[in-house]
Amino acid sequence: MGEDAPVITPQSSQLAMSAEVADALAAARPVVALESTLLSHGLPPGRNLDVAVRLDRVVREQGAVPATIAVLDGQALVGLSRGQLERVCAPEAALAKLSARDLGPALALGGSGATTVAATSLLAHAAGVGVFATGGLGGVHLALPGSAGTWDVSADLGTLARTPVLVVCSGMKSILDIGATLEVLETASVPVLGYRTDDFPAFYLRSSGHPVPHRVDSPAQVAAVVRAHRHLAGSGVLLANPIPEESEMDESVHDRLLAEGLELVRSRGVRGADVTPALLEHFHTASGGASLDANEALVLANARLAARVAGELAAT
Ligand code: PSU
Ligand code: MN
Repeated sequence: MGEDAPVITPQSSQLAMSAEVADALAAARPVVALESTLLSHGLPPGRNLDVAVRLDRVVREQGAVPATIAVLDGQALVGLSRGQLERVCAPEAALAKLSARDLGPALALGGSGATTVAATSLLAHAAGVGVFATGGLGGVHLALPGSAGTWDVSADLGTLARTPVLVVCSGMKSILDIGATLEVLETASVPVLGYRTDDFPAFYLRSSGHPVPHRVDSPAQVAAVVRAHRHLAGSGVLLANPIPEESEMDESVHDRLLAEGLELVRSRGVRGADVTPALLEHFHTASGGASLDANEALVLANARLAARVAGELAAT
């Protein structure tokens, strides 16, 4: 497996699966990985635990087992207990945001943190979970006004290029350069599928103005693509599921919040991994919570779809 080998394996003492997840995997029943950064850094305390509980329920309703992933006290956990979920969601925990490169240090040094799409994908794959639901993918950041570009390209993209997981998301936020992100995914040979859409979605909005390379219309079609791709390549697959129509944000409100948020980040000199949480917080406070409702609706829809696809993959 060379450089693509997972950091840790299910046999490692640094990875602990819940008994429920381990049993489901052993019996080849469907499992859906869920990330923890969207809870700890993407949603405010209080709301985040509600969403975590609803995500868990939605996955179970479709007959799959949810496996939320985080690192606590130097151990990668795949499938969190209620108490562990509460810890991830607690404001006083102030968990670190762990991307792929932070996993080794966190595991070796006894650290704790919430895992991004990149880190969650690596750990899901290490545990043998092939389907993962989230809200938004990281991507290529827009050059902030007055800057020549930041080289801020999420490790989510490089990890997806090397890790055979299906990531179900609602595209990425328009706080990113969506066109550039799609180009990077093409270079990385990651198939990008639009679920019942020809337009690549932009998180709060159903369309980013960029076409999707391939449209799929059923969980069975998604599963067929994943299987065919896995025979050929070790990269991941991205399934873009637009936010449900009734939850889409008003476009003019969205555009105003985005302009304000980018200006705020620029004027405060926010950098690197702190940019996304700072912009999200602006959206949530300045929209009076409307962006939170949208965020919750799309994540739940993605978890539901991921569970259905996991069911199709397990059935064949
Ligand atoms: N996009 C969102 N909400 C989030 C994130 C992205 O709408 O919470 C999180 C995800 O965990 C994603 C990470 O993997 O941010 C990307 O961060 P960065 O750009 O620092 O790689
Ligand atoms: Mn970044």
